[in-house]
Amino acid sequence: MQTRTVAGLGMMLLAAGLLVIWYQGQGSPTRPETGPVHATGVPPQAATLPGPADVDSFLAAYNTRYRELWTAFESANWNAEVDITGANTQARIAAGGALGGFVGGREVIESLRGLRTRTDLTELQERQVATAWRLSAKYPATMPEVVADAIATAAVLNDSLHGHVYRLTLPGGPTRTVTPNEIDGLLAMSTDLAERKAVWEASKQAGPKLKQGLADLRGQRNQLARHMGYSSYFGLETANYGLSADDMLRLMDELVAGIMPLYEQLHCWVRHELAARYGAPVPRRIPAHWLGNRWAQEWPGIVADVDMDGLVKDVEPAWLVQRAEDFYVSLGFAPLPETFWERSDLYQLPPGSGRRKNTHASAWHVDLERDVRCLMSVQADWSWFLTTHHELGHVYYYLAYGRPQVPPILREGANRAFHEGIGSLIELAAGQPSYLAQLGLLAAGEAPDRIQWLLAQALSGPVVFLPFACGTMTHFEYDLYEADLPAHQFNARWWEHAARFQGIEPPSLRGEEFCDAATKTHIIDDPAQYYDYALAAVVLHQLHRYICRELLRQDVRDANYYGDRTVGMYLNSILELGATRDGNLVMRQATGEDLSADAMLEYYQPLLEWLTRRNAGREVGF
Ligand code: X8Z
Ligand code: ZN
Repeated sequence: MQTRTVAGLGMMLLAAGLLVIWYQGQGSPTRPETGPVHATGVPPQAATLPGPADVDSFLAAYNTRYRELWTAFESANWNAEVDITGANTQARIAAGGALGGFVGGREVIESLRGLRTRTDLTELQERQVATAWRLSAKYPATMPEVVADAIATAAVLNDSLHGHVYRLTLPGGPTRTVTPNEIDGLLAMSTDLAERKAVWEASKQAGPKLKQGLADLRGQRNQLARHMGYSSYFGLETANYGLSADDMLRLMDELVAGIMPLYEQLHCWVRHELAARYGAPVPRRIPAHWLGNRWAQEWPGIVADVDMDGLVKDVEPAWLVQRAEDFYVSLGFAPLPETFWERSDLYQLPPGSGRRKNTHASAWHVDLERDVRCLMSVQADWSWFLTTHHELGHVYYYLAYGRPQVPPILREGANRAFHEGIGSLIELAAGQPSYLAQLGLLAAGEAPDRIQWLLAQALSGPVVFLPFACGTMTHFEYDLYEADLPAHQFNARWWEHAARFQGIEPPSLRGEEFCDAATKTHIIDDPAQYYDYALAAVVLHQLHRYICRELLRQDVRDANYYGDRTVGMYLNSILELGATRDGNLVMRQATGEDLSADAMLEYYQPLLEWLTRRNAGREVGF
């Protein structure tokens, strides 16, 4: 392992040499992990492959079989996510069993074991062997019962979380069912603290029923990972970046340390603003129900002069998805395949619908070629405006590398952070004032105050997000897996991290009868990978700075990518590679730099100065 340090406005970020990333996890980066398992716990016999002596024949047959089984598995997963029923869950488990039985089968493992010792492989062959090996290590035929238990537990928890019917009782009102979108809407709008508390508490309802399952699943995942020689399941996932669990934690701590001077200023300014709004004393830590997001991972709706939801409140939800596609098309990407529109599930279910679906946004690459889909619950608000651009980033990534030159096993991002970063880069681009003015969402001549705009971006972007992603989420999952955190400490530990990293506290004591961490989608279905999003924020700011400086020659804080084919070609040159190249090299070739938080911190630098002046005389810190 090689360590490099890159200076970034006073922070040192453990960087590129460590980031040899191969996304090899089961499942796409954007949809919940369910993973393969056979219903009976016994993987089916793998189809016979050619021996490894002829490497190309072996890999060709492996890739063909892999793609067939993947497609069946993803189709079953899709059905299980858009229509949560017991039968669909069983079908997903069975399809997973077939795929897992193949990739983790003895025959495949033996062949790969031999190929790993060969020194005459080409780089492309080596990368396929390495990826297939890591995939096999996740579903070893030597522990079929534990694999089966882990995946069945995950599938059941997934359904239990996403199929949960939320019930809300506002003070003095009747009890009614509410959707996650309605919960978010109430948290965005209400100025009544008693009402906000009721809504926030309702949003945590699913936690208790998930707690025991999460403890079981942690045990199963750790058992598998440790059997394969990893320190824990957390260590198995961070190994995708060539990092140990402790390395990843250090990297996250360095990122948080870099953003903390700005975060503390923002936190101070926000608690004064909100205390005035709610007519309450200024708290040291911000009560979680004061904020417009269930996990305080973003704090929308605070800047009085910048009403982001207001910009899109009168449009049709379909218009948001069309704008997102149009943005990519303007850069030179092809319109989405017809099947995207036919097969995706894009909008909220109508009231009274008997169907239950996962309402968290995801993007799918069902056949590893052109069958791409999104699962969303789009409505006309700012968050969905951004999310549509984010999800289509995944979809355009899929389409770019879904080509014959990229073997199916390598149809992944340059690394997981790249996959998350591309759509988020386009989110950033679509949120730039000059593009919004071009769309007619910002009236001509009503240019927003630049600092107020930057403030709104910081509140819905990485400044607020990093303490959650690197701090609360990553530290909780590290404790959960690496330190075997006992179940009777889950809730206390979650809130300890929220207090330490985010300066947030619950509205009232949350005992161990709750399991608030488990209400966050990724804890259940995208485990031990949340740091991907933090790294994506770093990656996207590096790409954005390069695009603005070298291609557009525009201001990083007010650039308009729309219609620029050079930007599209530049992005496509990254996307079309899939995972055929080392992620660090891709970054270096794309930007001339190693991974560094410098560009992100530079973007927000003017805000730090403004906030410091505003907070003069106030006690900063929590
Ligand atoms: O889960 C997502 C995307 C799908 S990959 C909507 N995100 C994280 C979250 O919602 O917690 C995007 C930002 C962070
Ligand atoms: Zn994503």
